[in-house]
Amino acid sequence: MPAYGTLVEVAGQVNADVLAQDPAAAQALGSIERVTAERHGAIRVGTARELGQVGQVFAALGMRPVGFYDLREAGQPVPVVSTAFRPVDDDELAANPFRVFTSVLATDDRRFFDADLQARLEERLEARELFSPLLLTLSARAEEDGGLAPEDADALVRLATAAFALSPEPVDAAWYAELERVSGVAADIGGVGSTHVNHLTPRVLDIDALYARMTGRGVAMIDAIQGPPGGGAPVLLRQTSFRALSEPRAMRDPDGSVRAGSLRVRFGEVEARGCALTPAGRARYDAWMAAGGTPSEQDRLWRSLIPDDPDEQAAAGLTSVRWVPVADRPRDGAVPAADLARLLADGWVRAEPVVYEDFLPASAAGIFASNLDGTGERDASAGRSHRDAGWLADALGREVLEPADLYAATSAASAAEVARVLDLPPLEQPVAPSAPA
Ligand code: OOG
Ligand code: NI
Repeated sequence: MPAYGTLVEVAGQVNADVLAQDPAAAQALGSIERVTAERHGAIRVGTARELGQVGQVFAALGMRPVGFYDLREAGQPVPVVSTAFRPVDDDELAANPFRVFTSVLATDDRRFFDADLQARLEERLEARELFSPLLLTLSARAEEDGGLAPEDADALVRLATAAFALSPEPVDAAWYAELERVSGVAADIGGVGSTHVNHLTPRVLDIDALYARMTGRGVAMIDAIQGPPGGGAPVLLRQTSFRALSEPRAMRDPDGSVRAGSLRVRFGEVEARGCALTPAGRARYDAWMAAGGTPSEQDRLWRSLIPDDPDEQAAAGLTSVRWVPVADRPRDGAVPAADLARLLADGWVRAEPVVYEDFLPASAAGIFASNLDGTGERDASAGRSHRDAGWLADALGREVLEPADLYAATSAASAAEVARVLDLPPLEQPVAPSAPA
């Protein structure tokens, strides 16, 4: 991927600097080993059938679909809906911090595709094969048996890697251009015969420093860092990217001749992860996103909604944390209160942040949009086609997990452990109103 080496090198330097300053603080949201290894990629497919096959391949690797993102509803609409495949258990996330943001084209959405274009697009998508029968068979067996014999595992990795690589096949130039008039994303998905990993994102501990250093190295980044502002204890996800650079790609013209051309389809992105928010905290983030305003107004509003201090965030019920009993707290005859915020204030427990492992729809749409030359033609008056988490689960033939449920389960289990250790009745999580008092 263009400039990927520079990005990984600069991310490594930034992480080393942050670690040297304060090793404990730097690793509050994951060990430096996890953060250094951590990546997310993204792929795009055309149909429910293809999405189901992707689900099978990732299931072989213990990666489950989490979340439903409708990017057609974003400020910069893109004709896809998405999920993310990732490990779910804490120990698996620590061992394999790898995710793939996966989007599927909404070919029946009339705002983007008229009936004639939809029919021609779907015919091409139905005729192509992204994943070989052998890859799908091996994947199903790996999922069922919890593993494969070494030579089969090697074959699975080889076939899967090839299936996600950028193809050297010549592109039908006229068809690609026709789709591109509707949407660059539609062309990227339906204008070629295969899918490909379009970016691979390292994780960084200080994204503002990374942005400045990449700019200093002459890489033109997008205008802004997506997500919440920096400053306080990090929450959710902050991301930034640089535009796809053009890469050589053979083009087939209508007369059948093949010529050298180029496409810009692979780009660079980097992310900083913070603490997951509770539903009340997330409602505040969404309200903040909707509010707009100048940068300083936005900053002021943010600080009024989400306090900078991590313990204040947790005690207010805004962040999802793991409650951990403080082992060496002297009892001094004191009796711990059956209330998590009080236990935190009185030093009976610590609140460890739970890493936000998912994505943000508006940020994702912004990342998509930053790599498109134009927004494409859209008929805003036409009807949208139906898509929701249930549609996604049907297409996958698998349960789609809800991020908020996973974070809530982690917090609840830790609270139960606190109650057990301190010999207290069941403890409720602090609950915040969705707007500040
Ligand atoms: C995916 C863009 C979204 C993210 O990190 O939010 C994304 C794509 O361009 O296919 O990767
Ligand atoms: Ni990404």
